[in-house]
Amino acid sequence: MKNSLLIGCGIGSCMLVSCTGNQKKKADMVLPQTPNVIFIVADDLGYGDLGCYGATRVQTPHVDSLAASGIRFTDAHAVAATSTPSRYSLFTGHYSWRRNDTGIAPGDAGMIIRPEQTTIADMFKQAGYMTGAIGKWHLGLGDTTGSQDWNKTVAPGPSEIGFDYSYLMAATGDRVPCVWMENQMVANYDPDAPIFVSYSTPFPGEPLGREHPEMLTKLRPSPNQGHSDAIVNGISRIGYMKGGGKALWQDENIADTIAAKAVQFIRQADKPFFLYVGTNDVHVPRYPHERFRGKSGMGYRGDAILQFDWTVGQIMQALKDKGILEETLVILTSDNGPVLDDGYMDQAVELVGDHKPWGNFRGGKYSIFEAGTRIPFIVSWPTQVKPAVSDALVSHIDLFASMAKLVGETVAPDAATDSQEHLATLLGTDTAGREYVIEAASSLSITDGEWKYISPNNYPSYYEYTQIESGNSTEEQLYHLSEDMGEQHNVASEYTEKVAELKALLEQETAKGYMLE
Ligand code: NG6
Ligand code: CA
Repeated sequence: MKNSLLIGCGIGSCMLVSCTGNQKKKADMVLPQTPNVIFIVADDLGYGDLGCYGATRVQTPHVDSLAASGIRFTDAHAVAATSTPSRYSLFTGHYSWRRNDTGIAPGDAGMIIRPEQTTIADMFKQAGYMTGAIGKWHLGLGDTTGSQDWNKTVAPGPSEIGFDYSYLMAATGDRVPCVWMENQMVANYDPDAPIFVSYSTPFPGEPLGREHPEMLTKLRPSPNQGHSDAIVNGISRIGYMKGGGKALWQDENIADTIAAKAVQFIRQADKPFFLYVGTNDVHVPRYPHERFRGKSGMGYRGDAILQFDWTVGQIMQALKDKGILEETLVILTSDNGPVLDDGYMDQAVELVGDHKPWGNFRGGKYSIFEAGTRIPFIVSWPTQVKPAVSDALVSHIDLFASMAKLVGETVAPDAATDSQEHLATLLGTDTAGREYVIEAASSLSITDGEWKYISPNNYPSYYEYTQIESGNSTEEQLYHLSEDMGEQHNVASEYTEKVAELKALLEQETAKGYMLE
């Protein structure tokens, strides 16, 4: 493994710098080829939820200082407006909508990324990195749905797709099993309380949220939004579960656990590492630690943002303490856009006031409008990245190929087939970005940064329970994003050529495979 890569004209490509004028000096810079790389992926954190993206009612000093020392992107996109397809694409560099089995996964889903598929973790491992995955997974574990024995090692799992170490929640905070999986075995396993999970049949004698509201001491589900099955830790969930005993997580400690495991991984790393940290914040059920509960004035959702910021602070402090901050590339982002009521009565709607989780965009989580996938995206690497705000069009889909370029790996022809290499844009030596970005919710959209086309479909235009405008319409939609970022004026009938152009680009892509559920 090489230790450094000389970036410059005549050595490899002139990828990171141009060869002209005052760029000449930079052309001789020596770029370490093996920085540590950390992806911090928040859950359901909106474009407008952070101070550095304009939030004023909630303070996020740790994230803001990361942004101030790095590049804050204003036009960055997750591939999809929900977690499973978004994370699938981030890890594989393959569009989730090319498959029909990448929708929101239940807690007993089998592995969606199969061991044969090359992931970004495989790529880092190939480059000699130590790799870890901590926090939210939501990509399935085990061979097939429902076949897991949660009392044994569950395989395949992260170790079969390139992760040396994992400490994960199988799916989401609101889905059983409510236990941590450490290297694919239940952490703190309690032999007196064997674990059984079902997504179809309740276990006799196990109380359910819908029958025992008096047992819901921490959070109650919103009416008609499910989340009323197994009760764990005073909160009812989606799915049935029996057992767990002392292995069951306490929701108020989830962020502490994730931060502690991330810090431990960083401390113990004895070679360059790639660490994925998926926080549970700010997904439901939101029940932050008492250090944060009641502190934002916006209810538990705001408190969870404070807790997310604290988590980021813990990770950055661990890097400082170890003296490796300078040689660590941190990418902070979110899996999809924001939602207020996503199934629990936590007063997110009542207390949001003038805070705008979606920034100035329309829609939110689940939506094909911008707020569904336009997410915070910050890149920090103190020795290599100069502070900037970048309006370049970037997407999670390109992290695979771009990170491969960074560490000097070639991407095999059958791997990450949708991922483009945009390292220079990500490191701020270029502002070109992508020519276009494809976003997925119930349908697909395509944007070149200036214009956005949304393909027609028959799904509802409004999601009542979450109170989100989905962006679905039976009509073709075209928005002039550069002048109408709020997607208020559908100008498809006025700019038919633009519609045809973007549609053709989209069709070129879907022709290579399209199986959106
Ligand atoms: C939805 C859940 C929602 C959340 C989401 C997944 C209902 C009514 N709603 O189906 O609460 O869990 O799935 O969110 O069940 S994600 O961010 O992990 O994709
Ligand atoms: Ca999410």
